[in-house]
Formats: sequence, structure tokens, C-alpha cells
Amino acid sequence: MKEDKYAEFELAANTIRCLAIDAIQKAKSGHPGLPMGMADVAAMLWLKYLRHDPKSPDWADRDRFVLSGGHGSMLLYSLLHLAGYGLTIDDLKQFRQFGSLTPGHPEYRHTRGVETSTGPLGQGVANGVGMAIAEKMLEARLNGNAAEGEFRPVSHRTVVFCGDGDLQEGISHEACALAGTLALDNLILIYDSNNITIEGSTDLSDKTDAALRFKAYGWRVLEMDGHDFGAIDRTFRKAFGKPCGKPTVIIAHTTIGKGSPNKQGTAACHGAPLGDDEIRLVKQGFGFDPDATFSVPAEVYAAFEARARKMHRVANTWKRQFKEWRAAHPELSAAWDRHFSGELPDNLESILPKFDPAKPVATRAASGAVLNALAPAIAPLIGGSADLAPSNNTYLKGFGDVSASDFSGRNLHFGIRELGMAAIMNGIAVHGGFKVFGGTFFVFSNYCRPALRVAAMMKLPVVFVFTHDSFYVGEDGPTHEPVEQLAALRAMPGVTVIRPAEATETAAAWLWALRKAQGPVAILLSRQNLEILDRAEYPAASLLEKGAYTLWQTREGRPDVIAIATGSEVGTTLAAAKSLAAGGDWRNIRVVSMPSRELFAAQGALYRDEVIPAACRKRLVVEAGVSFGWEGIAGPEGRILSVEGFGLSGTYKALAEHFGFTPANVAALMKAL
Ligand SMILES: Cc1ncc(C[n+]2csc(CCOP(=O)(O)OP(=O)(O)O)c2C)c(N)n1
Ligand SMILES: [Mg+2]
Repeated sequence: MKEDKYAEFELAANTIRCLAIDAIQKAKSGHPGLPMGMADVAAMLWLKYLRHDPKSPDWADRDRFVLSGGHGSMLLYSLLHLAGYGLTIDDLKQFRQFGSLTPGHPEYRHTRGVETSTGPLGQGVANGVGMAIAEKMLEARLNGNAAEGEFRPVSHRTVVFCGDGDLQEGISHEACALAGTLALDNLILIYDSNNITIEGSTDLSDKTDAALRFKAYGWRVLEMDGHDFGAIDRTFRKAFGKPCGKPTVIIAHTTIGKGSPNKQGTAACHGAPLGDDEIRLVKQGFGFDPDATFSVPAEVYAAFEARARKMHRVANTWKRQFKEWRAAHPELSAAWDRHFSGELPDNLESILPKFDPAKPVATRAASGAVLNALAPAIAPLIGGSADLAPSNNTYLKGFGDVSASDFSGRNLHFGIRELGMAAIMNGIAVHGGFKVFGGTFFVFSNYCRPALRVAAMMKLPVVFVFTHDSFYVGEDGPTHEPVEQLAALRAMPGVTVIRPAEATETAAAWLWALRKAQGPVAILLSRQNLEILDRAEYPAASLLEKGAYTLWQTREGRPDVIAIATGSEVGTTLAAAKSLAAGGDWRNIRVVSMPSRELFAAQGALYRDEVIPAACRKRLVVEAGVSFGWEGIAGPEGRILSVEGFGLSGTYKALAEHFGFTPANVAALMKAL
């Protein structure tokens, strides 16, 4: 009897296993262990618990599903095929092939139903935490005071599959500790505890008691045999039942490669095709035709279709109730649109703070003023810092903190968890509803980098506020003074790096980041005060959008020398040029402010040649970082004033002298060209 009750799930799970191993065999590469090990859990989840509508993959209130171990992508593709997301058997046959909808690891916005790109282990877990945070924050904003049983437009969960690898990665600690602190009871993490990774048993490197670990984070810990359908069902009933005020981890004890008589339970099935003979044995073991490939029993399609029909009804009911809700709650309905339309007020320029040209200000402080001026007008704008808000000036004053007891605030306290922060930002961004920023010292952008890379790949318009952007940090010394970070960020495709010269460019940088960015933006800001450019005297700061512009020139006409600077070096370079002109130097010196190399590179050749004419070969580049990457702009006769080693400890004035970042030295370099 017991078996009969779950026969449908077992058949579905075995079908998933066979689709996965057939596709991997055909591709001659891939990872069968995870799909086979998690097939039972996945079948139960997708056939009975996950609330989603394959017919409307963008349904705002769907449960989010993340496969953090992206190497097990065939599990997800098999599920997407069976569930009716439009992925065909032919697509599965193209697994890992050029241009297919079934690439090696799941790719966001490439395959319908994939909620986030996964592959770099651990990040999917943090993405899931970000999704759950976004959901909670939307609940607090949009559900009003709907009573128990009344329609609540935001009421979904995030379900994440993770493996040993995801939990060995440090990022899982960062994200899960925060999830526990925020009591994200809308988050369910299902741990594929098979005790196997690539090199063999996890005993080789990790004897952590996962249950104790998650208990210590403040999670609810459930455990189950991941191959006992009765146990899975019971555990899910609990996990998906009434929220318990904590995130839930389900430790699923599983066998990697379950169903493969000679390879299950060993690392052999982690990441290599099983081989034709073994696949035949697997199918025989399931009572399937060993000669049939990519075969799906009619009952399995029928089971998934029945679930899809039911979920379609659920989604349609939601949509109908949502319409009624909109009519009954015009204010909440307007709030919904503010969060989901992506539209910004068009009067943003007029609400920007006015900076007094007589009062130098650090660009980090200018950024804080800009953020705080914009925040009241842009409700979806939320963010925080990795414990450096007072230094990063990222706090939105008067808008409250996000905490376990109140998600209505707009300030996130990520804790000292830069990588976790970056991956959580990605989760918030893919979830939808918010425009998110995160801050830390620029030197620690290295800690954010793995998730920033995925943000760039996913083209997520997240904004990084990186302050203390050069050796001008001063006394904190070389561990805190970025030098190679600028070049490193610029090397990453799809990231827009903006290093404003002063306050007015800082405001322009934020406007660009909020309005136009199609991917991640890093705004690099100074610790030290910088002279403000009086825009009555200089060209408009909005020229920042072109990446570079002529800021000043000795006189009209063809320049003899072009000095190109970014960020805090613009002021130094301008002072140098002016001192030469005032001293009667005959040369026509042009000073170019280049806040963003990426934006400049995106301009047409005409504009680029207008700002930096090919004919003018006497060029000086001034930037407080390594010269790497500037050679093309400096040209064969140019010079680059840079910092090639790590910084030093001392007052920033002493360091500026030491490294030659003074108007006198810059003027001497201009002269020597
Ligand atoms: C950050 C990162 N490091 C390394 C890898 C390479 N890698 C892919 S899968 C894997 C082992 C994962 O083990 P586990 O999560 O237990 O998966 P299972 O073998 O159980 O399928 C490794 C090291 C990766 N994808 N991401
Ligand atoms: Mg494992």
C-alpha cells in the first residue's frame, strides 16, 4: 500500500534520473550524481509543494526555486521539461551544446524558469537569502493589514537546493547567519547531504555537524531520508506548513547517483557520464526499457500536467484577486506599481542637493547626500553596507532598519560579509521589486568579486558604493589602500566603473546608475575632501554620461597636451594645468575628466576623437592606481602617473607627495612630455 501511494512520485523521479543520464551521456559530459541523488526530493517538491505556474513564469507571487549546485543542471532542465516550461526533449538532447537552451550550468534569462545563474558554489544559497529578504520587504510594503485568510498579494517562498560544496563555501555561512538573524521563515534550504564531493568523501575535509551549525544560526532544522517518499512528504508538510518564525533547513540524507548500481554513493558519478552499459543497468533497475533513451512514461507527463493545471488555476485565482485587491486598495496598488514598474520620477535633477563650490566635500559624503535626497522620491531604492555605513555614507536617514521584526525599513545591515552581501544583492535584484545598492571599502571589492561577476553575467543593475578609493585613505596603510582594484574591475565585462571627480559628478553618477544602467555599476568614492567644480564655470556634470569630457583648456583651439584624470586626481591635474598656464607656459593644455572608461568606450569614434584627438600624442594620464589598462589611452608618447606597488601608511598628504600626486609634480610631467 505504502509504495502505491507514492508510485507516481517514484516513477517521476526515475524518469528525471533517466532524462538526466541520457542527456549527459549524449553530451559526453555533465554531472549525473546530483540529479540522480535529488530526483526523489525534486519530484515530491515539484509535483506537490512548489507553487509556480509554468504558463506564467513571471508571476510575481510564484515560489522561487534555486538549484545552487548548478553543476546538477540536468535536474533542473528535466524538471522544466516535465513541468511544461517549454523546454523540449530536443532541447535536452542539446545539453551543453553551443547555443542551446540547456547550457552546462543554468543561466538566468536564457532558459525559461531559471531564476538565477548558478555554478560558483554557495552563491545560489545567498541568492536565495536575497530573494527571501526581497519577499519579506515586499510583504511589509504591499500586504497592508490583511487579516488571516484575506488576500495578500505577496506570499511566496524561496526553496533552495544545495549540496556539500555549497555549504563548505564560506559564503554559505555569511548568508545563512544573516538569514537566521532576520528569521526568514519564507526560506527553505534543502541540503543534499550525500557526503560526496569531487575528491571523494566529505570526511576528507569537512566533519561539520550541519544540524548543529544551522541550529546555531537560529534556523529550524529538519532531517529526512531523501529517498523515502513518506518521509519527504511528511517533512515537506511541516516545512511548507505554518511559518515557524525561522528559516528552515532540511537535511536530506541522500545517495549520490542513486539508482546506478556500480557508481552510486561514490565520487565516480559526480561529474562524468555513467557510460552506456551502466545506463542500461540503471534503466533495468527501474523496470524501464534499457534501449529507450529520452523516454518519458505517459503517466509522468500526466502527473506534471495535472500539477501544472492546478497551479495555473492557483495563479489565475491570484490574478483575479489581485485585480480586486488593486481596486479595493488604491494606495497599495500604486505602491505595487512603484516597486514593479521600474519607472523613476523624471524630476530627479531638481531634487538633487546643491553643493556649495566654496566647500570641498568628500565624494563619499556627496554620495550620501545624493542618496538621501533621492530616497524619498524612489521608494524601491534600498541598500546597506557590510558594516561600514557610517564610512560609506550609505544610510538612508529616517527610513528605518530591516530587522527580523520589521521589514518595512530600507536599510539593510549585511554585517561584515562582503561576498554574502553581493550575492544577496543579486538575489534581491532577480527577485524584483527593488533597486539595491551595497557598500564597502573599495579595497574589499575583491571580497565581492565572485558575485559581482555573476551580477555582470546576469546584467543586474545593482549598485556598489565603494569608498576609500585610493592611497588617499592614508593612515590605514597598504592593506586598506586599493591600487589594482580599478584595473581589476575594469577588466570585468559588463561592469560600469564610475570614479567621480567631485560632488557634482557624484550626483550625475547616481542618476546614470539609477536610470540607465543595464548591469552592475561600481561608484568609487573618495575618503578625502575634494574641491567642487562650479558648474557655472565648467561644463555640465551630466557629461559624465559620455564617460569623459573636456573639463578645461588653456585656450580655444587644438590642444598641445592632453591630461586625462579620474576621481580625486582631476582636481590635482586641473590645478597643475592652471598653474602652468598662469606661469605663462605657451602650450595649450586640455584637462579631460574621465569618470568612466566604459562609458567613454561606448561613445562614437567622432566624440572620442573630439575629446582625445588622435593627432595630439602628448598625453598624461593621472590616476591613483596601477597603470595597467591605460596604455591605449596614453598612447605611445604618453605618460601615466600611477601607483605600481601597494600603498604605504602615513597621512595622505605625505603619501601624495611620495607618490607624486601633487600639482607641482603633475605640472612637471606635463612639461616634460
Ligand atoms: C566556487 C566553486 N568552486 C569549485 C567548483 C567546482 N565544483 C563543482 S561541483 C564541485 C563539488 C561539489 O560537491 P557537492 O556540492 O557535494 O556536489 P555533489 O558531488 O554531491 O553533486 C566542485 C568542487 C565550483 N563549481 N564552484
Ligand atoms: Mg555532495
